[in-house]
Amino acid sequence: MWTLYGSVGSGSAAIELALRRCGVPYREVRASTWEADSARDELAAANPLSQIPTLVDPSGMVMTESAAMLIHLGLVFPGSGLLPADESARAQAMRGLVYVAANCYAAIGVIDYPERWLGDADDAALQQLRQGARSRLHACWDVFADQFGGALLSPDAPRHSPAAWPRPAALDMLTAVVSRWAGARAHLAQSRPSLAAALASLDAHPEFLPVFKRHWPELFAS
Ligand SMILES: N[C@@H](CCC(=O)N[C@@H](CS)C(=O)NCC(=O)O)C(=O)O
Repeated sequence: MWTLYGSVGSGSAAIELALRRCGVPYREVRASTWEADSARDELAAANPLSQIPTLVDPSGMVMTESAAMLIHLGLVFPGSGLLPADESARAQAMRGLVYVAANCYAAIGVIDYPERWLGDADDAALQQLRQGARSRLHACWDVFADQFGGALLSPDAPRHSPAAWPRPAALDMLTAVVSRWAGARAHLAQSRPSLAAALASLDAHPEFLPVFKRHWPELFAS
């Protein structure tokens, strides 16, 4: 049994998608630094940064870092299709996963917790850092669109039956989740409409929709 520490609306959604794809039994433990009534002590014991997602495998091995988890699952379950079988395509998929984690996910941390970088700076300085990180995040998504957009599932994927959809891969999973935050989707709709369309199409994918409905019910109400 795998254990996934996570919470609604968080990056644990990407790992949930991957675990479901691998078809392995797992339990979810609701834990986050912002939920006082969650399993925060258990999470902190597993991950000194207390961040989610945190994944524990059946042997008790702890994994932090979403990109590493997705690559690990893709390698351990090669039939899952999380990583491309072709060597070059796999290398580019791993590059894309690390790109999203290092550039986009990391910027979200600055936007959410600017005081971790500026200490006891005043509100104006914190706000300035937040704004700068948001601009940088949006620029990083533009570069992602140009460098990796073509590797995502096509927006014109067939929709007539769930079985006819191609399977999204790990890069689709992390991108669809991390792009939900800090106005990235709205920015891309203006700057890189084809990536915005691909992401909207992924949201509707039969593997993604039930998970996203649970994590972001307000966005998938109808
Ligand atoms: N580098 C980590 C970042 C994880 C992360 O920032 N998770 C957020 C939730 S989406 C978190 O737990 N934030 C709470 C905190 O940092 O206190 C990864 O790629 O998984």
